[in-house]
Amino acid sequence: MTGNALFEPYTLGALTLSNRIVMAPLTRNRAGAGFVPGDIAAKYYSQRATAGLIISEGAQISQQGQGYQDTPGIYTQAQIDGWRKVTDAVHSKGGHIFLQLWHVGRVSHVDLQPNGQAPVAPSAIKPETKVFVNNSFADVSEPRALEFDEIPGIVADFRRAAANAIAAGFDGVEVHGANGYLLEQFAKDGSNTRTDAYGGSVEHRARMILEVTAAVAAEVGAERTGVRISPVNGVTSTDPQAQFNYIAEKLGQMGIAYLHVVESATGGSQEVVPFSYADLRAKFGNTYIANNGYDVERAVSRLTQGAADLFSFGRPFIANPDLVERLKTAVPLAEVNPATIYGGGAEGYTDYPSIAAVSCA
Ligand code: 8OZ
Repeated sequence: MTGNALFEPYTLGALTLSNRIVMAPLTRNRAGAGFVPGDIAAKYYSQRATAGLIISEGAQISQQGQGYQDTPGIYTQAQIDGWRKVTDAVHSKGGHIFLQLWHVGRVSHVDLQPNGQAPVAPSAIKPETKVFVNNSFADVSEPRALEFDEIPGIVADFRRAAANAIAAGFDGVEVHGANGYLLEQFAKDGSNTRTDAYGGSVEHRARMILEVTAAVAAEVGAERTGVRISPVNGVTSTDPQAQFNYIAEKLGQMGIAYLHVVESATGGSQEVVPFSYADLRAKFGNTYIANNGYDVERAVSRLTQGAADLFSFGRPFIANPDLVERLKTAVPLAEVNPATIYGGGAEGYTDYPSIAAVSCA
């Protein structure tokens, strides 16, 4: 596999990525008190710095934006200081890292919300899903619909969080518009029954993600702004192609750095749901990051076809800190221990060895 374009540099805005392999955002629930990423997070990310680009785990933009215990935030000075150790550690190894900006919307629990309030959503529709809170899985709490005049405050929270990310030394930010969280809840009609300017038509349901992205791009620069979407994952939608073609086209017009697409359903077959990612890519027109169950053969084949520019890998990066080297040299991948993905300490986080360590043992 050596010598193919997957392992050659790629220009993303002002950055030169050393290869086309991206570490996808991965929630690991190991933040410390005050939802501050600890020294252990700096070690974890720096171990993975040979990725062309790292996208951090989701960081909530506010307390209201949190849906799981021990996820890190990006809204306090202590959190900025914690993340600074992460970015310094990654940069000192020659890597690049974006922060993922996250608001969970209705996927939360009153015990995580300010003053035990209801989680917020476009509409008061409770999803059939669970969150990890109080050290176990619990049904999400009944959400309440956001008032029209609350929406600018959330856009402002995203904008401030983006500024905080740059203050913490990140190379850019990714707006989390995927996997059933707030911005996707607005975009899809399975979770949005509003009758104001934020609900109804394709254009109205796109308004929230577009306003948030425009605010973030105005704050940190379009070339340092990416967006992640999952047209057929997360919330159900009756018109995903029309909805996300429209969003992709508008995001393309903003000149943002990349569109990061969860293709098909997470963990599911790539073929089940009909959707044209080629259309989406054409509408967007800039760097397209493909995600979901890729292996090196599929990535090479899609790259050769011109179907994507970069490829993100999630779970394989958990147990393979040197994933790029392993893919390049066709070394078998280590398996993830599912018991240590979410929460805990160093075990299953920073103790997966690189090949060099394995071969010296
Ligand atoms: C797994 C567990 C908790 C959160 C996502 C942020 O799916 C997540 C997530 C994944 O985007």
